[in-house]
Amino acid sequence: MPRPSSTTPRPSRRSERPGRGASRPPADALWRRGLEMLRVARRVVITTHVDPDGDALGSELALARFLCRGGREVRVMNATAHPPEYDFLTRRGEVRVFDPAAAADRDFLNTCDLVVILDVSRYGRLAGMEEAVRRAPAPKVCIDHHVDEGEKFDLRLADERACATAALVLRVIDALGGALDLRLAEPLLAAIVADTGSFRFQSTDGEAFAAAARLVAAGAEPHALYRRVDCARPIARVRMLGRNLRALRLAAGGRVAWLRVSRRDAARQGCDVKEVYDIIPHLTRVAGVEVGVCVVEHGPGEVRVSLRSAGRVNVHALAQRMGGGGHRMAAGFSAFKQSGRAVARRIVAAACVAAATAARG
Ligand SMILES: [Mn+2]
Repeated sequence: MPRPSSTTPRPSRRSERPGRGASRPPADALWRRGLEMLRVARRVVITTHVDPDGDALGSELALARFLCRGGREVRVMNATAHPPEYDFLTRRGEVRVFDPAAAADRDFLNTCDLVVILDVSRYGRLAGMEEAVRRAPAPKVCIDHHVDEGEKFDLRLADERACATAALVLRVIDALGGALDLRLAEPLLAAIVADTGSFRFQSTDGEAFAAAARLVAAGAEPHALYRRVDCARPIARVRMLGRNLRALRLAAGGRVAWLRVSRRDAARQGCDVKEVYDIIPHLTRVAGVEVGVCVVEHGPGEVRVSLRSAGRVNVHALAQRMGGGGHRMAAGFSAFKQSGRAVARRIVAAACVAAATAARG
C-alpha cells in the first residue's frame, strides 16, 4: 500500500478562493476506497483517542451526524469522557463512554459493518477500547493527521499537513456530497479552532481559514464558541494556572521550559488533573524557549508528558523515542511504573540536548 500521506489529495491552496467552494473531492484510489466504505456502511461505530480533545470530539460529531442523515445507525463510543466544556456540542446520549461490561456496547461494536477511528495514529491511543476495537470483525478506517507510526489499519486516510482531523472529515463530507448546516458546522469549527490554537499554530493554513469561512457561513459562531470553551472556568482552575505559571522552570540556558505536577497537587487546589494542561500554551511563550515540557503524574506509576516546540525542535521525534507520538510541533507520551521525577529528569535532559542542537543549527 502506498504511503497515504504522499498521495492524499488536498485542496489546492491556489485555487481555493476564500469563502467559496467545497474542498476539491479527494481523487486517489485510497480515498475512493475509503469513501466507498463510508457510503455503503449501514451500522457504524465512530471512536477516537482516550481523553478526546476538541478536534477528536468535533470530528466525531460531524461525521456521525453526516452519516446519520443517510439513514445509517451510528454510535460514537470513546474510552473516556471528553472535557465538560465541550458538552454543549453534544446531544444527550450522542456520545457514549464505552463500557466493556455493557452487552449493548459490545454487541454493537461486534455487529457493525464499519469502525471509523478518528485523530489516532496508533491503536494504543484507544486505551480501554483498544482490545474491543481490534477484535471487532468490521473493517477499521482511520482518518487522521498525526505523524504515521506505521500502524496497520484496514484503511488509513491521512494527511499530516492537515490542520485538524476535522479538516479531513470536511473533505469526506464534501466528497460524499454533504451540505453543511449548523449541526455539522459547530463541531467542525470547534475542532479546527482547538487544533490550530485559534488559528495561530504552525498547522494553520489556507484550508483552515477557508473551512472556517464556510462553517461560519453555515451558522457557527466563533465568539460564542470561545465563550463556552475557554471562558467558563471555575476560579480554582484559573488560580491553579497562576500557581503553575509561578512554578515553571527553565533549563538549558532558558531554551527549555518545564513543569512537573501531580494529580494530588491539582486536587489540593480543588482541580481535576486534566486542568493542569491549561499551562501548555504558556510553555513556549517565554522568549528563547525552544521546547516546553509538561510532566503530569496522573496516578501512582502513570506519568503523562506533553511536549511543545517553538518551531525549531521536532518534538515528535522526542516523544517517539519515549514510545509516544503526535505532531512535529506538539507531541506526547505516557510512562508507566516510573516516578514523575524520574520521567521528568529523562525527558528534560533529552529536551535540553534537542534545544541546544537546534540553537546551534
Ligand atoms: Mn487532531
